[in-house]
Parts: sequence; C-alpha cells; structure tokens
Amino acid sequence: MSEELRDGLVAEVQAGEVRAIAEAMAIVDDLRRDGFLRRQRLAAELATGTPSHHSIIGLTGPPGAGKSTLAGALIRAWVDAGSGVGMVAVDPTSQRSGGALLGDRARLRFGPKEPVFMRSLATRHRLGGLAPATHELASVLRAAYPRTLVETVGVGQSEVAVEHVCDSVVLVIQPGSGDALQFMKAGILEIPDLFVVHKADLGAPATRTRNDLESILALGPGPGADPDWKTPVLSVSAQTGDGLGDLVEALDEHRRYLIDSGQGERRRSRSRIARVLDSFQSTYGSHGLELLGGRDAAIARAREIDGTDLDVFAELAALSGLASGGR
Ligand SMILES: Nc1nc2c(ncn2[C@@H]2O[C@H](COP(=O)(O)OP(=O)(O)O)[C@@H](O)[C@H]2O)c(=O)[nH]1
Ligand SMILES: [Mg+2]
Repeated sequence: MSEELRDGLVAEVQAGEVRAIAEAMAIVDDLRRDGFLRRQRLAAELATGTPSHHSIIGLTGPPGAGKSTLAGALIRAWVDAGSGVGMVAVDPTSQRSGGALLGDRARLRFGPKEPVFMRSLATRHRLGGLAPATHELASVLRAAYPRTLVETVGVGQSEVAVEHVCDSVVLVIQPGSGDALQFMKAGILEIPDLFVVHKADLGAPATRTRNDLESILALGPGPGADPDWKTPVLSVSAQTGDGLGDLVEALDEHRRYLIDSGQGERRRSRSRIARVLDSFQSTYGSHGLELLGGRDAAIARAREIDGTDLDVFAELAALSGLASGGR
C-alpha cells in the first residue's frame, strides 16, 4: 500500500498545485523503511520530468547576515517577473520553542494566491547541517517551480553539504564581521558560486568587507574551484533593493553557464554520488564502506552506476546490493 504513488501526483506537482506539492513532500519526509520504494519512485519520476533549467539556489551564511530578508526580496522579484518560487528554510535551532523560524521573515510577505511554496525544516545540527531530506524536498519544489531557494546556516560544516544540494551556492556575508577571513582559513571560499556582501546600505563597513574579500580572492581560486566561472562579488541591500537586480542577473548567468558548459550535469552527478555515499554510510556505517572496499572504491562503484536516469535511491539500493554480496 505504502508503495503506491497516486496517479497524477507528479503531473500536479509539475503544474504547481499546492496540495500535490504538500502531498509529495509528505512522501519524501516519510523516512520509515516501508516508505522507501514509494520515495524512490517519486524521486525517479520527478527527476525525469523536471526541466534541466529549473535550479536550486542555496543562500548560505552566518545567522543574522540577512539571508531570510534577502530570500524574501529575491522571491518578490521573481514572482513579479512571472515566475513561481519554492523555498526550503533549514532552521538549525530546532529545540527552540518560541519565536519565529528563520524563514518567517521571507514567508510573511506573500499572499496565499501567489506561486510561492515555503517549507521550514528543523535540523538537529546546531552548526547548520542540512537535514537528510533537504535535497528531496527541494527536488519536489524544483519540479514545480523554475527556482527553489534553500536557506541554510554555514558552509563546510554541514552533514549534507549545501553544494551537493544546490546548483548555485550564494554565500551571504555580514559587513564588518571578519567572515571573509574565517571562510578563507576554513578553506571554503571555493564553494560559493557567488558572494553577496549584504546590507550595503550600512556604508563603510560593507565597503571594507567587500575590499577584504576581493583582496583574498585576488590570491587566486582554490584547487577545487571551477576554473571557467569567475565568482562574482556583489554588494546588495535587501532593505533598499540596491544590487538586487544584479544578483538576479548573476544567478541567471550562472544558470546559463551551468547549462552551456555541461558543468551543471557534471555537478549534479557528483552531488548524487556524494549523497548516495552519505546515505549509504549513515545506513551501513563504516563497516558497509569496508564491504565495498573502502571509501575510494565505493566512490568508484557509485560513479559506475550513476546516470541521469538513475536517482539517489536506485543508486543506494544498487550499492546496498553490492555490500550484501549481490543479494
Ligand atoms: N541594514 C540592513 N539590515 C538588514 C538587511 N537585510 C536584513 N537586515 C537585518 O538583519 C537582521 C537579520 O536578518 P535575517 O534575514 O533574519 O538574517 P538571517 O539570519 O541570515 O536569515 C534583521 O534584523 C534584518 O532586519 C539589509 O539589507 N540592510
Ligand atoms: Mg534566516
């Protein structure tokens, strides 16, 4: 029973029907073992039916940098231009009983008739790791809307890395915070595809932070950076709207770059492999990895069976079969 997928569900999600989106999210949220096949089917159907230009955009950065406010401004711009938007806001303070979720600042601005679907997600990891279902929830929204935002705290400290969930990663930096230097020390400056020095309306501190960041970036891209994409640094104020149009344009440009260079598909493939290994390891532990011949061998195996027609679940099942001796 729990393996069945309702006829028409995927088509309704693709048409942006809110009830169908909520239904599909409930399916991918159901982490019980007997829901596995149904999740797998849904993921596969969504994967094949989603236009490749539909993209998932990560807004990441420290608490208070203004990510939710910026998300609200971006969504408003996209909706006004006639495009629907999905959003997953990952709340790292799931224990908190009172107060607003992080995404609420963005949520408050939209009426029930507008093509916007927002979902808050709690995570146990206080440093802002993404919850395991983040990618699947975002994939449901990606099937429905040209753009899906994922708001999350931090980069490089996540359990499920933001760059494995998103096509484009925007690092939102708080002026005067010394964030840029810390990101450099942590070796994560090569992860973002765009830098936003936010709250440009603050004036001097924002300019200083931008200069600091640019001089760090002038040292050259890190070894993991994409050689053909020059990561832009943008000054934006969600409050005044300054620079917002530039950000919208830069995101479009990055999306075009991913499609035209083929880099987008390569990234999605790498991300699938990373997510498959993450879920494999969390299911079977390091012993499971040993059964596959260690981490490198597991990556090689995952690469062999990866393909655009496969989804993470099918690949996980295939790896599990290998680990249990082909049963
Ligand atoms: N000066 C200024 N403050 C902003 C701007 N955007 C957001 N803020 C403020 O920054 C604080 C944190 O915003 P929020 O969106 O919740 O940050 P988040 O934790 O990164 O999601 C709030 O007090 C906002 O009003 C901006 O463009 N300029
Ligand atoms: Mg927030």
